[in-house]
Amino acid sequence: MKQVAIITGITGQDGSYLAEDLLNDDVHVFGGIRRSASSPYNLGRISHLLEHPNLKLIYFDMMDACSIEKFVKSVYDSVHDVLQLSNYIQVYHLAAQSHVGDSFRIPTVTHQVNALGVIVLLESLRTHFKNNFRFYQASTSELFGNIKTKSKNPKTMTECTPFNPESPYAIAKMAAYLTVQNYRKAYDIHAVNGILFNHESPRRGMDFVTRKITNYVAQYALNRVPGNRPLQLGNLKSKRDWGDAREYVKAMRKMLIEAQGDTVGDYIVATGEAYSVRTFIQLAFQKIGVMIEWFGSGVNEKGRNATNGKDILVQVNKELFRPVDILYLVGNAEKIKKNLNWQPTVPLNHLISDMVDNDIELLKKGL
Ligand code: NAP
Ligand code: G4F
Repeated sequence: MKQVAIITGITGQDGSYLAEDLLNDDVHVFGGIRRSASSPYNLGRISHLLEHPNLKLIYFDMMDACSIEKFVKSVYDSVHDVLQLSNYIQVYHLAAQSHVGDSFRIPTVTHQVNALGVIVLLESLRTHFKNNFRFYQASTSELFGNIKTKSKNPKTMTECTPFNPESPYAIAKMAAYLTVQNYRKAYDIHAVNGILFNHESPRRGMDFVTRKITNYVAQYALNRVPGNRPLQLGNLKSKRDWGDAREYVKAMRKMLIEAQGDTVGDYIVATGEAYSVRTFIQLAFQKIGVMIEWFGSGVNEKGRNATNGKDILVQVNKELFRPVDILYLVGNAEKIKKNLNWQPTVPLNHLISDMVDNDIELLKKGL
């Protein structure tokens, strides 16, 4: 056993791609999985990895401090004899209540999992591994919130831009961000925050706006929209910097493995380009040859198929607006490009095309 990694949140979008990459590179992976109320485990995204000899799944829950401690101890018991050779284990802490909108509905769960859980995890790691571990924290562009500027063309966000968290999700992630910085300074641990801007993929959760759109577009392309109902969406105006999750998990590894000395620190990972939800919708429908024509305004706005002039495809639903929404997020990834030689390559229209194709294939297979 040469390299060892822990991934919390291995069943999620990022965790599944990261596990694939690490296993391909002969790293032994311990993945934390949790039981959910409706089904035993959410293993769909990693079903193709379950038989891998270097993957071990361990049951835990970020809501339960005892289970976090047992999880870390069981990894320690399995690997402590090889630690002398590899010096440290890699810990990718990705588990989180990751839905910003939902965080307004379940604020205390969000804080428990995304903020307090990180402290418990770090303390358990220190207890067993001393400082023989490196820690990646899945931080987020949501920390920036709505930046205060009078400019009509707000600048891209850098590692020096002040934070202004504006949701229970962002507030919890802010606490975790500061905790990680504190452990780096206080205990000399290689603990870093990846400040990742939105990243998407065919494995994105269905309740995030991009996948919700591409899944609807796929249903429309196959003439399978239930009840021919329009796609219900909230705020169409907000702009996001959307990258490809498969590239972003490679940046996480660089922060843990390649960073050393002065380059150990917190990094923005982003494309540097922002598009509105409305533009995303248009690009996704363009992929299947449909142009969208908008009419109405505010909560009465709708999008219609301009080609046949009749199908109403998108409808704004005020229930889907957030109490506070972040209107503009775009990141400057110069620091990671310069220090760790990481840069994004996938243009948004390729990513969208990939997601729509994948959703069409899944529907054809009846999945
Ligand atoms: P995701 O698909 O929602 O995955 C979240 C993971 O966390 C899942 O494996 C989930 O398990 C697990 N989890 C949730 N609650 C848990 C709990 N109480 N105990 C144990 N595990 C729990 O999220 P993602 O898009 O891969 O994002 C990964 C991380 O990056 C998250 O921390 C997110 O906040 C952060 N982030 C994401 C983005 C983005 O654009 N994707 C950008 C910046 C930061 P189940 O499968 O059982 O639900
Ligand atoms: O897809 P979203 O839910 O992503 P959001 O809120 O930007 O959060 C994602 O990215 C963060 C990084 O910036 C991560 F930290 C976080 O874990 C997550 O991965 O919403 C994007 C935008 C928002 O402005 C939202 O109000 O789309 C708008 N939107 C409009 N209608 C919608 C909908 N969002 C969702 N989820 N569902 C809608 O129907």
